[in-house]
Amino acid sequence: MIRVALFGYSGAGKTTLFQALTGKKEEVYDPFTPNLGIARLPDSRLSRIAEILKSRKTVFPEIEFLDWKGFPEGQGFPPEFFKNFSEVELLVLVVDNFSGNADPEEQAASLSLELVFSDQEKLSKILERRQAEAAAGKVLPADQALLLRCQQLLEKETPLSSLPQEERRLLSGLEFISLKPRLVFVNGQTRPVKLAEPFFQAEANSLNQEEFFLALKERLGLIEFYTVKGETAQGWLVPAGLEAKAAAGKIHRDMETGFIKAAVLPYKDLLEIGSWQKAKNLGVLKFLGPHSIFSDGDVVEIYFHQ
Ligand SMILES: Nc1nc2c(ncn2[C@@H]2O[C@H](COP(=O)(O)OP(=O)(O)OP(=O)(O)O)[C@@H](O)[C@H]2O)c(=O)[nH]1
Ligand SMILES: [Mg+2]
Repeated sequence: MIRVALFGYSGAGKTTLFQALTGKKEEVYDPFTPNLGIARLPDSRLSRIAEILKSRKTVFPEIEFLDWKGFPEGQGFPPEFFKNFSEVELLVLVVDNFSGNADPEEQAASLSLELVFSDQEKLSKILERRQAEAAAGKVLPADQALLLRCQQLLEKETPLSSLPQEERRLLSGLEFISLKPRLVFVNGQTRPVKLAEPFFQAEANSLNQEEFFLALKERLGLIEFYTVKGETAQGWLVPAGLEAKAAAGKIHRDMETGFIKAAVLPYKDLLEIGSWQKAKNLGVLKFLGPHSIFSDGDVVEIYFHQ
């Protein structure tokens, strides 16, 4: 399951957002142990599909959210806090724009800096270790030049997420946290906000969850496709550009190993036609091979050897 961390200073509204998304009411007061909660993602497209096809059961995709007690803005986060982020796919930087006592742009900038400083520390340890190894006659790994470039970026207070994709991929084993995709959640409407990075503005306590989910999906580079099998209509999140065969593997391993082809219809066409069988009879289904790619909103039937 996709994991998303909420990161922000104390009082910015992380727990309020967490509770709105997951429905989980209890709070955790230890800044080093996350409170985990699963959000079922509302999706009106899927609800419509289930309604038209009279599915008894609708299964929405889920994302796991992690919430921690934050540190006060003036104090900042201790280095060991950032271990918290090692296994998450996306950081949501929550900033206060509801209380009137905070500058949300300044908060976003200083949260970003906290990530940069943490990576700087991590990188200088790696470089020191390598220097010692080089002095002992060891040949340095091939990514040394890239690490030196990272050092320059971080010195300019630039997150490593600004690197081109290929270089980000090369760095992915080193767990730099400024490398992770992120979305700023501007909590509230007190002032108009302008940020250089992607942000989503809403009140945490009266959130349109579907809109927020769309923003998350975009930041994570995911698409959603649908299956309607027997009584169940279900939505599946997969990375955009994933091959059909691998996408089928998210449903079931057998579908990947035995993959033959996929029948595909955009959900809008299915809603218009009203039934999968009718669409089949009309000859409007598109058949895709293992290396083709699903589009966001495709309704899919997988043919596979059992
Ligand atoms: N009016 C309004 N109040 C909010 C909003 N979001 C949070 N609050 C209030 O602000 C206070 C702090 O919110 P929390 O969600 O607990 O903040 P937090 O980021 O979890 O804070 P820590 O756990 O201390 O790190 C609570 O009293 C919330 O009810 C909002 O969008 N609008
Ligand atoms: Mg909290």
